Amino acid sequence: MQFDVVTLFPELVDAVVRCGITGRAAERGLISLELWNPRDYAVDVHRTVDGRPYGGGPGMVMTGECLLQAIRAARQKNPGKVVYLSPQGLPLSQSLAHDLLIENSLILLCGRYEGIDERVIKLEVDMECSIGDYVLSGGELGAMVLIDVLTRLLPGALGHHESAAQDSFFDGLLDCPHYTRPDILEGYEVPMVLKSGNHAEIARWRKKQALGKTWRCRPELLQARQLTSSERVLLDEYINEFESSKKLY
Ligand code: 4FV
Repeated sequence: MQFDVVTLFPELVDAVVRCGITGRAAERGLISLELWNPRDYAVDVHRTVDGRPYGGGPGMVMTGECLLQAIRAARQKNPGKVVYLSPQGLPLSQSLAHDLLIENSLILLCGRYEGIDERVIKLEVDMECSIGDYVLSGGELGAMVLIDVLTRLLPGALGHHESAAQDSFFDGLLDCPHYTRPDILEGYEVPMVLKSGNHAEIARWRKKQALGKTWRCRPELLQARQLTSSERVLLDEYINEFESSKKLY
């Protein structure tokens, strides 16, 4: 998958392909990253890429000319959908990531300051995407999150011991708890079932914990998901144990 990122801070975004799973995917050629700095298209001696907002108000706005040139140069080299990272965008989710996976080339546009000139969005942006309802200093972290989420879904990106199937939200539920050595940590022992070697029981426990964790922490996800009859049984079991454990304290 090809990622072109239009950013005033290429050194920040470049970090995503220098470590971890995304770094390995880049080494393996599963992903490639090209960075385009709008400042390289600025013609004035100060290489200005921002301007005061028309209508007054705080802060600065990224000017259109340099951005349009950088976007069009990226499109010329690697045609692809232009995604602008902004709080006004579609909320990024695992399912939106799956939809974007069909694109084998994406141009990720990162704003800075108060944002970018609206005419750039009108002229060149195919979709806006938000990584969350908060305000960042720039779209770069959003672009890096998107690259990470998509890379994990690429065949071969995760080693055999890693699997996207284990990921939270893979099937609309939060993840189950995970344990590793030591067997006892500050008095807390690893649940016996996980040491039983009974894989059917282990899978049952993990699904039950995932359902329970989702019921406790993100109940709206359960509304959005049809539970199977066996999942209903597991969740009811969890809720009864949870309620009875509460009575103990
Ligand atoms: C953002 C978000 C975000 C807004 C103004 C950059 C900042 C500044 N991007 N999801 N939330 N962007 O806060 O993607 O230009």
